[in-house]
Formats: sequence, structure tokens, C-alpha cells
Amino acid sequence: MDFKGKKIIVIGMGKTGIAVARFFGKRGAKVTVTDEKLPDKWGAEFEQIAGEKWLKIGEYNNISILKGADMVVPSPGIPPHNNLLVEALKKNISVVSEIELAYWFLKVPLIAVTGTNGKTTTIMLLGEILQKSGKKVFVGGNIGNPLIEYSDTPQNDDFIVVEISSFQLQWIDRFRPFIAVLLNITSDHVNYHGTFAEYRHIKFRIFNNQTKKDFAVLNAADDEQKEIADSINARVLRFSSKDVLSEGIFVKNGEIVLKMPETEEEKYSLNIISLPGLHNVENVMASIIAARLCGCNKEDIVKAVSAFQGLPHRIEFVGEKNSIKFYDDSKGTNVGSVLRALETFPHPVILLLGGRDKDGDFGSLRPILAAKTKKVILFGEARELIASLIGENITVIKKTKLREATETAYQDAVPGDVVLLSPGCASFDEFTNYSERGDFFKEVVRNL
Ligand code: UMA
Ligand code: ADP
Repeated sequence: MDFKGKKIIVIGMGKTGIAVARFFGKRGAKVTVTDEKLPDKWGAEFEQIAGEKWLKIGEYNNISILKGADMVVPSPGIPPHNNLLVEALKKNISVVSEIELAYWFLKVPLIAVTGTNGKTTTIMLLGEILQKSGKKVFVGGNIGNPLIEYSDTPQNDDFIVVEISSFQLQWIDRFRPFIAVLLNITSDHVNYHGTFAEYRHIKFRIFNNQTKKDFAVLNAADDEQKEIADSINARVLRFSSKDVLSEGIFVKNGEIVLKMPETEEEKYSLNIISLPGLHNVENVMASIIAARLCGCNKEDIVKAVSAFQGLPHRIEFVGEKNSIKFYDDSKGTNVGSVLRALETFPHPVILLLGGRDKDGDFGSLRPILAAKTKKVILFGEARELIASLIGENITVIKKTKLREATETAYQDAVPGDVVLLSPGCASFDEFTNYSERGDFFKEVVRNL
């Protein structure tokens, strides 16, 4: 594909936008970049390309920058109702996401994992399994190393494993993974996509371009996925933590069972998994089935799963004070992840919930909050809103900031209690991101 002399507009100058601009600059395109923030806030990485002849800075949301444009590439966080995107579509200018662009240049078989929750855990585990099996693998995507950067490397891996968000799937055209995994769909990012139905619809796009030669891995226990299997061209394989399946991977009598027509039944003990909760069993099952499709054997899979200790800020055990246990689930930024985190604990917990709302359906948490919490400490910008949504039968305390919320939880707890930060919200009201929030929580706990 020849981009020489083409006029490209890149919206958003974060990690993705800068990588995209650099990609086009290398190929002789004329690149106009724009961002709602002023250029002095675009960071050190932008400084490296700022003086290039091929680069121009365009005024944000000024549709005249689209004049003569051949293509627009929005960063993941640019919502579809953005002025420039709406106008570009009206003018029939091609709008593509970074993963679509990267896909055009990929030479290595691609495994893509999407879903509301569990993507990072699953891609990291799958990456570990592939490596343990002696395969060369690139693990990346929506976790800080955009796929577009990979397309300019020698591409000498056996597999690419990428995390794909709904934002990235919004603007795909030909993007076609040979294995596509959809872990689960629960409400999230409604403030971006407009409705839950639209968010769900966009997630299904991961299967759009697959053919009979490809594989689609679905969660049989996820009600939101029930109706789509018929419209998928790829061979559908399912995992389930609830029911025994006639084909696929499922849990039975304390074991994971892999049952495929072409191979003998295989069993994996649940004891090899050190991560908490049934949701992580789902992540493991999705990883195992994808790994088997890539030719990994059981022995290597067992080794890799046994060694995998999980990631920080995902129901991470922080420590114990006066026999009160603290867990950091700061990456639990939506209602679905809060639900799964609460399910993990056998007895009631003191839950820290709050931050910046993303139109979360907190009302749906009522039954689990009633069953699994002693007290809910609401904090941050969304505290009043969440209080109004979860109703009056839950014991609630409201605090402005996470520090006060954590200290209050400790004062109210008795030995044997669990204090869980699973905020169900974005962190941006008080922190730069979820990891800063999680690290802050750990620091406060250490100093209690
Ligand atoms: N911007 C605008 N207008 C807007 C919105 C944003 O100009 O309406 C600008 C911002 O000022 C900023 C730039 O766009 O300068 C950043 O945009 P971005 O966040 O879209 O892009 P990146 O910085 O490249 O980050 C993206 C992912 N961001 C999103 O999906 C929103 C990062 O995931 C990802 O780590 C990174 O690419 C590298 O792969 C973040 C995320 O929240 C952490 N992801 C969601 C999630 O995990 O739930 C999907
Ligand atoms: P993602 O990359 O999709 O955000 P992570 O692996 O980073 O997923 O986990 C994000 C949050 O979701 C954490 O709170 C984690 O405990 C929870 N989680 C992990 N796997 C699942 C799953 N399969 N279903 C529901 N929640 C999950």
C-alpha cells in the first residue's frame, strides 16, 4: 500500500496517535495531527516527531483540516460522535482504527482477545503458555504497545496475541484474527458507545471478517453471546464455567475438561490455577483452548498455568493488619468486574466503590451487594449517584476521597474481615489511571 503524498489526519496524540503519525511519516505521507489538549501537553514522545517536515498541527475540531484528506485515524478514546469523525464520514473519507491499519501490514498469525473483562489477564497467560511451548510470540495491543508499532519490526514471531478494545473495533474493515476470543460482555463504556446494545454490537465485530479456516472462541455461559454463534463464519468453540458441553472446554468435578472431536479428552486440575475466582478459571479455559489450537501440548500448558501469578490490581492481595485482609482490584472499573470480585470471597466484605462514573448500571449490583457486603464505602465523584442507584437496603458510608474511604473501612472492620477496593468506576476524578489508584490504595493500607 502506497501512502506517499497522501493526506492523513490523526486525532488524539497519546501513545496510539503518535505511533500512527510516525508510521505514516515513514511512508512519505503528509500527516496532520490534532488533540483537544494543546501540543505542549502531548509529551516527550511527541517531541521526537514535532519538528518533522511531514507533520502539521491542526486545530482541534476544525473541520477545515479535513480538506483534501485521504484518511482519518482516530485514537481509541475519540468517541464516534466526534465532530471530525462525523464530518469525515459525511465526506466519504475513509476512517480506520490503528489495529485495522496495522492488520494490513501483518505477516504473523494473529490471535485477538476482546471482552469487557479479563482481556489483559488472558493475553498475558496465553503469551506465557506459547512461550513455555517454545513459540516466539508478541503480546500487545491495548496494553501500551500498539499493534501498529509491531508492523514496522522484522515480524519474526510465530504468533501475535493482542488485546482489543471496543474502541478499536469501532473502525475496522478487514481486521481478521485467525483466533478471536470473546470472553464476556457486560455493561461498560456506555458513555462512549451511546447504548449497551451498540457496545455489544461493536464487540461482535471481532468475528466479522473470519472465514471457515478461522476459530471463534465464545463463552457459553454468557447470555449476551447466545444469539451470535449462527452469524459467525469461523468454527465456533466454547468455554463454560457453568455447564458441561458436548464439545469445547468446561468445568466438571473440580477439573477443567477439554473435549474436542479430533483429540482425546484432556483434563486439567483446577489446583494448577493460583488466581482467585471462577472468572479466572474462564480466562484460563479460553487461554488453554487457544493454546491447543496453536499446537501447544498439555504438559507445557500445565507448567505455564501453574507458574502464572496474575497481574497487579486484579484482586491482588495487599496485606493484613489486625487480621483484616486488604485486596486491590483497582482494575475493576465496571460493574461486571465488581460482581465477579465479590463472588470470589466466601464471606461478606467491606467494599470500596466509586471514582468517575461511566454510566455504570450500579442498580444491577443490588443482590450481590446485599449478599456479599457488610458495608459499602462510596467515594469520589460518583458517590451520590451510586448511592441513589443501589438503594436503601445496603449499608453505605460516603467519603470524598479514596484515602478517607480506606481509613474508614479499617476503623469499621473487625478481625476476620476483608476490605476490597473494587471501584466499578474510572479513576480519573482523583488519579491519572487505575494503576496510580491501586498503588495509592496499597500505600494507604501500608500506613494504616
Ligand atoms: N482525546 C481527544 N479527544 C477526545 C478524547 C481524547 O483529543 O475526545 C485525546 C486526549 O487528549 C489524549 C489522546 O486523545 O491526548 C489519548 O487518546 P487515547 O486514550 O484514545 O489513546 P492512547 O493514549 O493511545 O491510549 C490507548 C488506550 N486508550 C483507550 O482505549 C481510551 C489505552 O487504554 C492503551 O493502553 C493505549 O492506547 C496503548 O495501547 C486505556 C483504556 O482506558 C488505558 N482502555 C480501555 C479499558 O481498558 O477499559 C479500553
Ligand atoms: P481487561 O483487560 O479486560 O480490563 P483485566 O484482566 O485487566 O481485564 O481485568 C480487569 C478486571 O476484571 C479486574 O477487576 C479483574 O479482576 C476482572 N476480571 C478478570 N477476568 C474477568 C472475567 N473473565 N470476567 C469478569 N471479570 C474479570
